[in-house]
Amino acid sequence: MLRPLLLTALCGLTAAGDRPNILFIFTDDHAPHAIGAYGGWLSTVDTTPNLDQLAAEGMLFRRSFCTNSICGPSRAVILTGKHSHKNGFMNNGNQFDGDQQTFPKLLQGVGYKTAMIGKWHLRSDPQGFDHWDVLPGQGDYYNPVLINKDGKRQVEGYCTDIVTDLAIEWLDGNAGGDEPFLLMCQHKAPHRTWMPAARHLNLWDEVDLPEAPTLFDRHLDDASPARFQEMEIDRHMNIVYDTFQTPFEGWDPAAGFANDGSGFRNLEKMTPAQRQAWDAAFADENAAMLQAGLEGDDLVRWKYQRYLKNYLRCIRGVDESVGRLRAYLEEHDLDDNTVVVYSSDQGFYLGDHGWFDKRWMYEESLAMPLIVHWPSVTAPGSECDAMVQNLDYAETFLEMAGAAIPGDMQGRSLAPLLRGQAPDDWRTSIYYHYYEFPSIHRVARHYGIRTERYKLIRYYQFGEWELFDLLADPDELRNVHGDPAYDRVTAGLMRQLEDLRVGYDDDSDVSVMPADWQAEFRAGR
Ligand code: SGN
Ligand code: CA
Repeated sequence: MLRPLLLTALCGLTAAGDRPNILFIFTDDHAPHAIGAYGGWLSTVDTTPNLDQLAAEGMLFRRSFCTNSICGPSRAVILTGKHSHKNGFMNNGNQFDGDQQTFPKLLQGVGYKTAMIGKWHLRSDPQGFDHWDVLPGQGDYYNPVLINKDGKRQVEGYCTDIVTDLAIEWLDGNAGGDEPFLLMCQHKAPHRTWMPAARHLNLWDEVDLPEAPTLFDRHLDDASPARFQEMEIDRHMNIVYDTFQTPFEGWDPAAGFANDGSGFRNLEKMTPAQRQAWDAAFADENAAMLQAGLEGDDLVRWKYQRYLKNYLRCIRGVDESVGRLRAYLEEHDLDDNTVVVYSSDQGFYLGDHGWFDKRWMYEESLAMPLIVHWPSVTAPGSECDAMVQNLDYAETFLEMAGAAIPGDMQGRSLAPLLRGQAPDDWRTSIYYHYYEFPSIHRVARHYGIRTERYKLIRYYQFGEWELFDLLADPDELRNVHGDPAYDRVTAGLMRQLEDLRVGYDDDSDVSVMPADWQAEFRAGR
């Protein structure tokens, strides 16, 4: 064990044994309001007993946000502690430059054993890990392919369970030695197309879930992009593809235009037994729905119920995984020295504003869940209101490990907050920039600032602004940009937004596009 000792001497770290292990459990598209501990309009449903327990023992962050609400970019920000324009991964279509500085590499450098298991979604091979075993691309829910240094293989079973098994297998061979570990256990769930494990297919069959308060929002007050998007439960969610209605006469496979066909391919990949359980679970309800001949808002409500139930069923699988991993830590006396962090790449629309998917700077998709249990450090059941971002995770993990935080990282370690301190100079606003347009779901590019009370958004290609007063209008239903009562506030926010762009060194092109280009999108399809 020469390496950690040597480093300890060189860097003045505490002994290797004192440094905590880090278990980073990360999911895809898990909105905070689908976690019991966060409360909100879904909190009457018992969705996440194990995550609620984690929150009861650790700290829950109330104002936790991403910098760019989309999968690959969020992951790249986490690895590098840098905004998308700095780490180079702005859209899902990019390829992550794995040669750059990342926190796993830095932890490895100070003697941590590092592993990455599950959804990676950065296109290039993982670097900075002693061991990695990842899903190619989005990965499949059933019988997924996994890739590691030895090549590809298909594993029979349910993805969340398989990723958990592999994580536990790695812990078995690697945890508890002289070197601390970083294990990144990253699930596909609850990403579209929301496919639960067979054992969860009938959860909440007998109940109607509460309805999202803004399910029938028509976006009349918003800037134009909110009306030409393609992420509505009503117009863009395909009844067979997304909600597993049985194909019926008159069904249009192309309806919605907003899927990549992966869900259909995964159904084809099921074993006969898996497929039988799947079809049986939905058969009666599907038949009854067709019989009822639903239309309009009633049809939206039916799709909403099926969608949200399947989404929450996927989350139940994740929650069980959290329980299994924590039980393993306890059984192997690792729990006292392992920080457990739960987060997800961005939030999600659970019918809020009539939508599914993410991308926008509106609250539901800007928010990321963040729950941290740092034994003997976080106060049980504590909550933190400070504005934090995925930009801060790398710095936080480095400080936990006693490693130096490189000066070119753009976030700030959350360690003081986790210790219960409230630094006077903590940030009072966050910066956001989303780039993936035109692309699936048609969400226009935008950047913006969110302070405790306000949110100013610029859809630069379309030359439009939005301003929300979150105190008066927490659901963001009234765009007050242009309202004279808010002129002074707007001017102040514009200055602050410009300061953030300069401060983070974001000089990406934000020009307004020609009128005919704009008109084509505004017309919709
Ligand atoms: C897939 C989904 C989209 C989703 C993107 C990006 N379609 O294309 O709904 O927005 O991934 O998601 S699906 O037909 O595959 O379900 S992300 O989480 O990777 O950014
Ligand atoms: Ca995602």
